Amino acid sequence: MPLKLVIANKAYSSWSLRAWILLAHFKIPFEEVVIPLDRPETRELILEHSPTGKVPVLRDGAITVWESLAIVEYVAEIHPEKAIWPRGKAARAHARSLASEMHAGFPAMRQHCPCNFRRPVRAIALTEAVEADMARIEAAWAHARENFGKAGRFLFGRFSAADAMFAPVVNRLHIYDVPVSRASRAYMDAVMALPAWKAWIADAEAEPWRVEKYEAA
Ligand SMILES: N[C@@H](CCC(=O)N[C@@H](CS)C(=O)NCC(=O)O)C(=O)O
Repeated sequence: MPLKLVIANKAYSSWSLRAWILLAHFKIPFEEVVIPLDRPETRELILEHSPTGKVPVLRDGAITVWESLAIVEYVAEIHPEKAIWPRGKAARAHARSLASEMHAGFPAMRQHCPCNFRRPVRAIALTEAVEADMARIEAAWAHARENFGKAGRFLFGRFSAADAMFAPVVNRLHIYDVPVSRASRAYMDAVMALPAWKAWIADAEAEPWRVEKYEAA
């Protein structure tokens, strides 16, 4: 039985992208169930799969895994042949730290700059708190690239779970036209050149649903 990944619609769902891009990039077969956000039936439909009423949620037979970071860990566990996390112990520890930091942090940026994978690039005014979140992210990316990323274009060289966790931030920095360092831009371009990224954007563009509150920023 293939894995089943339940996600929200691709135009807006930052958390869903993480699990989806990981499975898609590593060519792990999965069936996708898309539940559009903000409709009367959304919560009930998600609750059929997820105890929290949130997506993404991964179903592997009788096993249910929710929370994007837990899904990433589960996928790494069932596919040890794939370098989902970097192979080196120090790099892996660093990647897990960054993934946890991303999972739990940056509330100002999340709130002020919602993901929208169809939004044209246009700058908005940023608050100090948002700028501080973004500065920390750029510093974290630069540090990972300099210390662990020399063998490729991603945080730890080859694309890994850490990049999947930060993929929604790439969308945010891009669509809100945030001035970033050349190194950050090169990293963002690498993520945005991935076939899996392009497939997600194409699917988002093709969706019929539009939610005004996510279009407002
Ligand atoms: N911390 C959770 C967050 C999940 C989350 O907030 N998902 C949103 C979609 S992006 C959701 O399911 N929203 C359901 C709703 O608003 O009804 C994770 O990492 O998976």
